[in-house]
Amino acid sequence: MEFEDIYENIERRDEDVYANEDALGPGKLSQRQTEPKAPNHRGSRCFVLSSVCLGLICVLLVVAIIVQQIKITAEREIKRNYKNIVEEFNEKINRLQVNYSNLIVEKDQLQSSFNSLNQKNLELETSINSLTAEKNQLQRNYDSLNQKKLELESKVSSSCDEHKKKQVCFFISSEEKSWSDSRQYCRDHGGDLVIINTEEKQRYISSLEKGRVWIGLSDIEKEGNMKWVDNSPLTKGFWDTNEPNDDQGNEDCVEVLSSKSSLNNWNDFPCSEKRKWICEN
Ligand SMILES: [Ca+2]
Ligand SMILES: [Ca+2]
Repeated sequence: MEFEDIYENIERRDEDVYANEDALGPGKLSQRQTEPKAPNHRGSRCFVLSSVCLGLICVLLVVAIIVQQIKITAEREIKRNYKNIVEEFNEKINRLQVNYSNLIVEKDQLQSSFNSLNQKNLELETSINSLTAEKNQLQRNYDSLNQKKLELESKVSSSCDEHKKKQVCFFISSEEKSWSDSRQYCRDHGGDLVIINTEEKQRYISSLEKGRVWIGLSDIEKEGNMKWVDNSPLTKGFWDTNEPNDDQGNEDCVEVLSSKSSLNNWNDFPCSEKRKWICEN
């Protein structure tokens, strides 16, 4: 439609030109009639067509250039994005590599610490075993020394004295038993509970022990009839004040209260009570 309009405009303009020439007069008419009309009209059309085609080509070129430019821009953008992604990926890879290296170092350190602790554990176990063996040995030594101590105490507690040109030994126990068990101990060791039949001996026995000890005197067989373990009767007693009192009718064995006056320290007491004792050999 546009090309047709253009041709019509051109033809119309040519007609206007001719009309103007007609208006100029016959001189001018002879000149127009002498010029060839058809070739000029075709050349103008070719020129217009060429111009239009050239314009179209230019437009197409511009469009092609724009499309190419857009394509290049898009490719650059894609490349830039790709480059950024690759750089970011590489950066993450590097960080992971660093973290992995750090973890390897930490793992080696932990392994080293574990080995060290394991070694210390073994050393401690060895020390514990050694100390346990040493403790057991010390316990055995202690038991042995304690046994020796008891034996030495027994020897120390034994005291011998010249009595009527006869050496008499006294044993003072470190443990406590009933009167009957105490007497049995003395008899098992070749003696008996001590018999005190002189003031001198009373003083001596009182000086040996400051506690409460059984002596070989009782009225077990007959209440009120005090007799020594050798069945000899009591001739002289060294009783505490108000003793013997046979308290509650249950006091038949005699103890020495060494903390009291050396000549007034006997007391009758229940035979089942436990006291230290003095043997005489
Ligand atoms: Ca009595
Ligand atoms: Ca009494």
